[in-house]
Order: sequence, then structure tokens, then C-alpha cells
Amino acid sequence: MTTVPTVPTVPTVPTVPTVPTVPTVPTVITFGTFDLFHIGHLNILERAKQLGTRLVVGVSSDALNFQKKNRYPHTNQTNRMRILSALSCVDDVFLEKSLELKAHYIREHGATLLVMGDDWEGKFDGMPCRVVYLPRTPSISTTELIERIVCSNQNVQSVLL
Ligand code: C2G
Repeated sequence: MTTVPTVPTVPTVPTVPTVPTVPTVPTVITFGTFDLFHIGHLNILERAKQLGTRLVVGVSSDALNFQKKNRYPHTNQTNRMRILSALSCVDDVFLEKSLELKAHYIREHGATLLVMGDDWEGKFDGMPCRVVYLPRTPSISTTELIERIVCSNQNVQSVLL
């Protein structure tokens, strides 16, 4: 009888970094692709919402993602927007079509605080509102998830062949 190797288990939920103490504002804005939605995405959205009354999310379009990363997201923009809209911590979503339009989106949505993960530290300092970079959730990313899935799929294939 063939034994199927065990698929490596997903590590337990990574430690959630704490939110810096800043006064809350009426509208917080954040941006991202949020492809293959995972716990790191949920953590930053929940922490962003804690900093204000309303959280608006700019979801990078499929085309913008291709420009940034030279590949299309696995989940298309319509479904990524639907997933984000369904979250209780998210009040509004819109499509982010260009990185150059960030200041315009911030004004359009009346946001006074921009929240991003600290992998973007210093990148948005010239924006027309305050910017807070929150620590990323460790040990999880869309790229790592894809690698883990491919690896476990290869393990299963090698047994079946
Ligand atoms: N994030 C996090 N912890 C992780 C992974 C992601 O806190 N383990 C945060 C990122 O720092 C980012 C948000 O989740 O603030 C969305 O991540 P991505 O979808 O990877 O965003 P990205 O494609 O980098 O787009 O204008 C949009 C920007 O270009 C961000």
C-alpha cells in the first residue's frame, strides 16, 4: 500500500503585532492587493480600523498588480473587492488603478490617516494626511502560501506517480 506523505501543517496563527497608540480619526484609508486573502491581511485591516471610525480600502486593480509585480493576482479584482466588502472591519472599498493617484484617492475619500504595513515604510511620506506603518504579521505572505501549496502538491504527485 502506498503511503501518502503528510502535508506540512500551516503554522499556528502568527503573533499579532500591537497597534501604536494614536488618537482615532474619522476616516482611515489603506491600500493593497489582498490576493489569496490571509491572516496578515485581516490583521492589518482590523488594526487600521481600530485607529478610526471608518475604514476605506483601495484594492489594487489586476492591471496595476501586473505593473507592480509582473504577474496577475490569482483572485481577480471583482472577487478581491467582494471579499474585502464582506468584512465587518471594512466600511468601503474602491479600485486603485494607479499608484500615482494615492493623494487623489486620500482626498476623494476624506481620509486623514493612511495605514500601510511596514514593508512600505517611508514610501508614502509625502501624502496629504498622516501615515502610520504597522508591523507586518510575521511568517505569512501570498507568495509563501503559493510556495507551500505548490510544495505540498508536488509531494502528493510524487507518491501518486
Ligand atoms: N501585510 C501585513 N502582513 C503580512 C502581509 C501583508 O501586514 N504578513 C500588509 C501589507 O503590508 C499591506 C497589506 O497587508 O499593507 C496588503 O498587502 P498586499 O496585498 O501584499 O499589498 P501590496 O500588493 O503590497 O500593495 O497601493 C497598494 C500598495 O502597492 C500595497
